Amino acid sequence: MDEKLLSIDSAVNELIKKAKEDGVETIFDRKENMKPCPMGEKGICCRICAMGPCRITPKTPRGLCGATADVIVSRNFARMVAGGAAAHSDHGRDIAHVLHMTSKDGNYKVTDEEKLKELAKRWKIETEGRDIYDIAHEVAEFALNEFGKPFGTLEFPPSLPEQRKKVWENLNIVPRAIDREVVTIMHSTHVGCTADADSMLNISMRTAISDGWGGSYIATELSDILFGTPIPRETEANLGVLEENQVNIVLHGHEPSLSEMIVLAAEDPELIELAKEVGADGINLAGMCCTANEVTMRHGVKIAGNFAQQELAVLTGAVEAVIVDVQCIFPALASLAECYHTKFITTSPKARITGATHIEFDEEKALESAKQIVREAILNFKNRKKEKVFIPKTKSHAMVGYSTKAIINQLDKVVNSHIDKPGTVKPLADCITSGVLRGAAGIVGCNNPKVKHDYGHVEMIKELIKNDVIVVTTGCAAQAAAKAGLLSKDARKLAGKGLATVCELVDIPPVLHMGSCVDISRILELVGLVAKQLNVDISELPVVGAAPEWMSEKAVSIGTYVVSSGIDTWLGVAPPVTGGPRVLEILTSEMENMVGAKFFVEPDPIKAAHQMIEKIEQKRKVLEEKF
Ligand code: SF4
Ligand code: MSK
Repeated sequence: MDEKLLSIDSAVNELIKKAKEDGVETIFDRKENMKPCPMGEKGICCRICAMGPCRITPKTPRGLCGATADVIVSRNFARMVAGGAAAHSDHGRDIAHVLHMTSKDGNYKVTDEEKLKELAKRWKIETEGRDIYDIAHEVAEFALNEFGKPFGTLEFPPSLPEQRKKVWENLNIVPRAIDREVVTIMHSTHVGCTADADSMLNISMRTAISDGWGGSYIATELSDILFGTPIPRETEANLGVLEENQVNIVLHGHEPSLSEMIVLAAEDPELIELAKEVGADGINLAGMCCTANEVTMRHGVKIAGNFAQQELAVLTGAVEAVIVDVQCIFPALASLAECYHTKFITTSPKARITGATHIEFDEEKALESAKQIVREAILNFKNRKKEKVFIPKTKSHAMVGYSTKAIINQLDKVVNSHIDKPGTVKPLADCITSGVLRGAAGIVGCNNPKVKHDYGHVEMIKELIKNDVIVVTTGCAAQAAAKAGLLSKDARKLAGKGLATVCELVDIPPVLHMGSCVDISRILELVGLVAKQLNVDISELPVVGAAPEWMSEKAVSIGTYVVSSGIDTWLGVAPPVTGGPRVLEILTSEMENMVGAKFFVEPDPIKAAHQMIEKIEQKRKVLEEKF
């Protein structure tokens, strides 16, 4: 195994080497030995009932019940969407519960009152003369109702253009309640229900929309109300952010309700004193995966790395605790942590892992729980084995925290001399229509060992910015960009002339960090607002999306709602649908007639970037005729 072929990140390659020396295995070793099942890869294996599992082959073109390849593939795809939508939306629900828990003297408080009142007005909740916490509780109840209300349809945010809603109405894919859509997929995919690929994909779109414009959108908006709407701030990224002489705590997972409290706990003078008593200089927090995005956007907490680096953080031998909540956590961390002194601490009953230390995070006593967890980490410092410690030097400077509001404020600051509509996306829309920016791309998603680590993200982003396409990014893609220096303002030297000029004028990097995976709702908000500004549908904008290294069910839901929102989307890894010709035809062709966008699969990120640029130019031509 030549580690240089596995990642473009030198810190990763150094630690893969250390893994060999230490005699421990990582995902990179397991990938070598794993032969993916060719049936599973094509999506033509069905184990929905106990008459099977059935596999589609030339000799057995139907399952025992008569299900065709397309039926099986479409049901498997729909279940991936349901899994992803459930994960994101349940995250949103948890945040709504936390908002419901807020009080003046409690651990959780309202931070962005303005955003709370805006949302209350949108949902027709009285704000005049009311206590802010009464408003917060009613807003939380309204949000919670969106998950299971028995009648009506999803309450859409004002950023959704009317034209887009019409498209969905015509296709009958306007979501009802969020949970209801997930349940409908689970019901429709039960043995003996939907056996029609077209219908299955329509149901998938409706569920995915309930994630993007519902559950994820709620997660983002309520997190901002609770913990603050992000503003641009500086941070550093990669495993070099771990400190030799401090208690290193890696925060990994997704929901900010835990990580926000850990940030508070780590600032507690008593705990800092305790850290000094055990011989450390202090407490160093570092984020991983989407938790990293949440805490870096709001506090500048440094980023240890992305999805594929979680084991490597433990391998440094310098991490006292990896604290996780939900999603994207390798079960492998449990046995790996045993080879080092690291405590692997699970906190959520939704994600218990055999071999981990489980300290349940009690939101009713949030700070107390967080302090207990931090204390465990501090007390573990004495167990660190100096001879096992190796922290790579690599780290990069990055700007993070570009919420939609932050982007609008940034534009207002510089262009308000000739702006007739302050506080809007008009300057951004002007940059796009004038052609200074050719278009915009949202690059999101995970790492997947089928792609050289970070290569897909970084090469695609570089190619796009070189061609005057501004990039917005979330999730593990954002961390790949941060580590590669692409979130620094200096990266404008890699941008084309138009984008570089905008970056200089507006004082932004060419790649804007917009947050975690649920914060793709911020991207939807931004493109929706630009479309409304220009009075066009989202599908008419020169805007594209990509997930070059995706791996999770959440990514399948994201891709489906992004395409359903009218944004063409490029995948670097083929989804397990190639065994269903009709499914493939719908996803990569017919969706264009239905929702104005479709999926593209292109493993080469540079080729994909050029296809994206071509699409942007095609859309520009049509748009230019309109103006
Ligand atoms: Fe086989 Fe049909 Fe059962 Fe699937 S639902 S396992 S195809 S019999
Ligand atoms: S954390 S879903 S690996 S982006 Fe959101 Fe990263 Fe993908 Fe998890």
